[in-house]
Formats: sequence, C-alpha cells, structure tokens
Amino acid sequence: MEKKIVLITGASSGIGEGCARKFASQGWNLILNARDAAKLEALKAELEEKWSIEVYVAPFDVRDRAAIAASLDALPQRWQAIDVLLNNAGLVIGVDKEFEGNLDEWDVVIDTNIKGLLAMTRLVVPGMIARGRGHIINIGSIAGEAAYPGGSVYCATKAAVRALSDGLRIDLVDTPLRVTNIKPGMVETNFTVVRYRGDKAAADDFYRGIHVLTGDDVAETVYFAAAAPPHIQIAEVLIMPTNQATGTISYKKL
Ligand code: 8X3
Repeated sequence: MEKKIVLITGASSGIGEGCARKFASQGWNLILNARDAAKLEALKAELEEKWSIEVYVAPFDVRDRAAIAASLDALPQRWQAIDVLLNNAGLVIGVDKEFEGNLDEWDVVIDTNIKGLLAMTRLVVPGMIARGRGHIINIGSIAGEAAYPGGSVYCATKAAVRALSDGLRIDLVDTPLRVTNIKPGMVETNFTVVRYRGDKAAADDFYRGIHVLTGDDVAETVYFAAAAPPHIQIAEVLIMPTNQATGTISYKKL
C-alpha cells in the first residue's frame, strides 16, 4: 500500500518535531516545513536513516503567502496527495500587557498563528476535497480557552485557531474530510524561550516544579487523531500536565 503523506509546518522543533518523529515511526512519508532549512535537512537525514520512509523538505515562512504557493506548486507529483495537513507553526513573543506590547512583534505572532494557518488551509484543502480524503489538524492551545495575564494577543490567536477549526469543520461537513484542534497546555519546548525573548533562565523557571508535557507527548495525541478510523472525527483535545488545571492554575512543587 502507498504510504500516507503528512505535511507538518513548524517541524524543526517542539511539537512539530515530535510529530515528525511519531508519523515517521508509523511509516508515513513527511513533508517538513519550517524557516530553518538546515534543521529540516538534519531531521530528514535522521528519519530516513532510521525508518523506511521518505522526507521532502519544504522550507518557507508561513507568513509568506507567495512562498507557500510556490513551494506547493513545486511539489513533485507523487508528493501532492497530502493526507494530513498539520498546522503546527506558531509562536508568542513577550508577556506584555495589551496596552504596552510591541505592535511589530504582535504582527509576527498574528501573521504566523492565524494568517499562516489560514493560508496553508486555503491552499492545501481544495486538493483534499478533489481527492475525497484528507485531515486538517490544527495545533491550538489551552490559551484559546480564556485569556490570561500577559497572554492577551497570543490567547486571541489561539481563540482564532479554535474558530477557524470549527468553521472549517462546518464547511467540510458534507465531505469525508476531518478537522481536529489539539489544544496543549504547558509543553517544554523552545516556544517558551521565544516567549521570554531568548531568556533561557526565565523559560527554565516557568517549568520549575511541575512535570510538563514534551513535544513527543503531544505528538501521541496528534497521531491518535490522525490514525482514527475514517468515520471518527476527533474534533478537539485539551491536553495538559496532570498538575495543570487551567491556563492560569497549576501546581508547582518548589
Ligand atoms: C501555550 C501553552 O500553557 O503557555 O500554548 O498557554 S500555555
């Protein structure tokens, strides 16, 4: 049987990288996207060596709509039938109040988390509809459930991911396509270092005293949704550490 194909955005680190490893281990071929081509090439070499699969590297910034279109247009024929679009690329910069933050940084966050996801969806889903199969998995967040201090804009983008996921599920209700929104809580990845503008000590402090999730943990749930029988649509999953209860309430043993 032909191998299935998953396209993962933001695959060079964190949850995206964890998903690349998980799907590879299950025999899927991967289209890996991120801005950093060198990291993608290294991951490709590692995964092709370890598993009997193929990896296609598609470096672009999801904020660059023309680059997305060019990259998808350039896909060789045998890579075009994408089974799963995993919209994972996302970030937050800073923990500022809504009336104090940097509008240029927020443009990056909004353009990546919302407009990048939307552009990928707009460009990949029509082919899925034409082929009569496909699954869009968006990485949302517990941050989309309710705003929390210092998270105003990021929380807004993840609330948007929830609305975009729900809206797409409605738009595709008369098709075999599925839409899933995976909403992680605290996950230890480079995401938090970027949130603290490169301050590794602040990021380490954020995770101190609590056993948080890894990108690999979240990948297990993503894969569960992707591997479910075709008549089952895992619409949403909220996944967090055992000692986290909400976006603002967690127990840290310090
Ligand atoms: C990020 C997870 O817990 O920092 O999506 O809001 S959290």
